[in-house]
Amino acid sequence: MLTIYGRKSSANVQKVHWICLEGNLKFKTINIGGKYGGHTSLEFKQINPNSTIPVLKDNDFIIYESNSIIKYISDKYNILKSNNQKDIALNNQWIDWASLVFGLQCATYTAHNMLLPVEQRNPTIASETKKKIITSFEILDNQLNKYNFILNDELGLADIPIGCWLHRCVILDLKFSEFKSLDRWYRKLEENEAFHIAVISAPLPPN
Ligand SMILES: N[C@@H](CCC(=O)N[C@@H](CS)C(=O)NCC(=O)O)C(=O)O
Repeated sequence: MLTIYGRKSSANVQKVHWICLEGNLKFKTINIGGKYGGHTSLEFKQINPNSTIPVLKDNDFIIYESNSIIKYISDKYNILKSNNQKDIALNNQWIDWASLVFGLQCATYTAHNMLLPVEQRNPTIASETKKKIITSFEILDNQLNKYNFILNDELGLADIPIGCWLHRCVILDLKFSEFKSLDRWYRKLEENEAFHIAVISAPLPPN
């Protein structure tokens, strides 16, 4: 039995929901973090000392860090799995980029537009971050000029984290329709049932 700890509005949690749904895996969700709290409790720290969500429990196996979790699920359950060494490396490259560049920008923008108390929001940080997000849109658009999906013409592991963060941009009204290939890709993801359930239909942060 798979248990996913974390509120459904977290982009990092949505990655895990999406890959499970993509592979028709059954899972249980425990709401932690955001308005639910619980992530700093001693009990939760026993499964993740960092107090972050998501955490996956697969019977007696426990793992945290969303990117490691989706790679584990992909490998173990053979979902969007590649056996080509270069494809695996490039998927990893984009998954890292999705967290360390694009995701970081989106999370910062979310904080300064939605999550922080109004008096703590910094408009300068928000507008500087918006510029960086536009640069990320350009990078993605150039990549998606070449293929229908991030790595090639099929949905792959790297599409998951990037798709989750791009939907966050939609929520935050960061428009990308001028980036035609990126926009086409997002419209394609909208047709994906797992993306719909895990990401589009998810509640807004901090719910
Ligand atoms: N690198 C970690 C980052 C995890 C992270 O920052 N999670 C956020 C939510 S996206 C969190 O735990 N926030 C506390 C909360 O939701 O209350 C991962 O990818 O799993």
